[in-house]
Amino acid sequence: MEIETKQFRHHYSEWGKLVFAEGNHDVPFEIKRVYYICDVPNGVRRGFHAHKHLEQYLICVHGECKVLLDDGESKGIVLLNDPKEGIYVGPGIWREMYDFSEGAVLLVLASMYYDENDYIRNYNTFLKYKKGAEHDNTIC
Ligand code: T46
Repeated sequence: MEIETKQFRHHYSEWGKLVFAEGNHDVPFEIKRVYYICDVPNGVRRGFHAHKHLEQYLICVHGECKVLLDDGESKGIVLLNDPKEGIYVGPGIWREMYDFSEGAVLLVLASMYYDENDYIRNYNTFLKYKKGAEHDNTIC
């Protein structure tokens, strides 16, 4: 699958960098939650799940990391290494984050409050969910 990156609005100057994102303007949802992932030890891979409804923007605000996205039919990998660049990850997409550089900080803007029931944490369940969703868009 193709992964498109988005450039957020920013002010870069000799005094440093400022990047901003407004809910419903720069991201296509109201931002209900913000979290960040940092201090990931070398070699650790995170994620391994999809969401049923959650929409998110992932931005590596410091350092770099890779993100693998999988829609059940094809996969794509993107290197996030620019604090003004983000990727949209919508519902029904399996994700894995890995190759975090030392000091990397992955910031996430999320459309929903944390809800463990929204996670699909088993890959075979994910594939079945995708097959079901193709035939039944009332699936929840
Ligand atoms: C995602 C990727 C990019 C909470 O209690 N509240 C929260 O808002 C979050 C995000 C997590 N947690 C708890 C749930 C687990 O017990 O923190 C623990 C670690 O979460 P998890 O193993 O899901 O972390 P990642 O890095 O695998 O995945 C996270 C997000 O959970 C997920 O939604 O898309 O980052």
